[in-house]
Amino acid sequence: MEYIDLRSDTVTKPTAEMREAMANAIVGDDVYGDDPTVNKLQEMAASMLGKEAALFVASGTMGNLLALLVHCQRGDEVIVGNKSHIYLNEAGGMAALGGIQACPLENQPDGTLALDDILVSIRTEDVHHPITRLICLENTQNICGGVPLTPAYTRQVGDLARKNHLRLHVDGARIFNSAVAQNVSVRELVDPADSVMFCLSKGLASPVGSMLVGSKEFIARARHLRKMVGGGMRQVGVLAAAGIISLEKMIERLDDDHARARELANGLKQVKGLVVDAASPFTNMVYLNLSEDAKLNAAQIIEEMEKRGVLLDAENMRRFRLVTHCWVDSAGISRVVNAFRELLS
Ligand code: TLP
Repeated sequence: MEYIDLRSDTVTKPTAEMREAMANAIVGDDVYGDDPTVNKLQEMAASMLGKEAALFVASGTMGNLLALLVHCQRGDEVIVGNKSHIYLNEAGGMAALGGIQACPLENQPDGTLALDDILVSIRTEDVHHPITRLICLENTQNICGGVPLTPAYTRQVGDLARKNHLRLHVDGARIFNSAVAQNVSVRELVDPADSVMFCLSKGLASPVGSMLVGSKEFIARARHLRKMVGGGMRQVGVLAAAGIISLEKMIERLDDDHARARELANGLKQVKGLVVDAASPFTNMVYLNLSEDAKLNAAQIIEEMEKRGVLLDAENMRRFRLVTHCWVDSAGISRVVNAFRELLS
């Protein structure tokens, strides 16, 4: 059976063009800096984001970890959202591997951290206190609905950071979804950030890989730390070749994923037993709850939908996140809506 997989956009398989580019990639030993395909991808990423340099890393988690390790010393504190991937879903890497302490602030429903909350959480100089070193934003903010943060808000946080001698890192796993949804350039969106991580392996459909971007000095340090955590890869141009296609061919079409998400939300709003979040979707994620009178719980729905060829992931027993991507078309969306209707009516 051909499954419609809405668990995440991480499930995207490489396109035919990517597979061909991977097979034909010119490669070298990237630890020596000798892989021309990796070098090309890094130059492209840096120039698209308007930063000096970029580094190809194995995953978004690795990219975020390296950024934290470069910006912070052991015992330093990082201001992060309490619903951020860095805080919730990176296996405590900052604490375990960096000795870095999180200062979690409440993510507002629009994905932002309130500027006043940030200001009051910056530590004063005191022998008792850790040193606040970094602010992290997530754009799009996944758990708040895949909501994009605006250039204006990011600028405000950047200004606040600079005034207080802090650095700003953006977890931009889905930064291109954010830029496309707001019709702004990605450069403008990340201009206030000292460093940005973005993923090739999500909506951009590469099989593996993320990019870390920042100043030359920052990336040189990150390259050293990447080696330390075992991420110095060798003929990795075979993967970078797919990443180049992601940047050349897969960005503009993210609008289609957002349109599919709107179709999905509109369809599911008509299904009894489901309550789609009022503002959902902002980009490629539809968040919804089961209503009080729904006949099945999330685990039962996942099992039944799988029998109908639809793969789902639940946030908890009553809440789902459905993610659209390039392997889901309008016909697939209709199949999903019909399957839900059949199951819950
Ligand atoms: N997110 C995955 C899961 O880990 C939850 C998903 O399905 O959404 N930042 C953000 C905002 C992310 O959503 C993710 C992955 C990452 C970082 C980490 O990327 P990877 O999986 O490449 O380590």
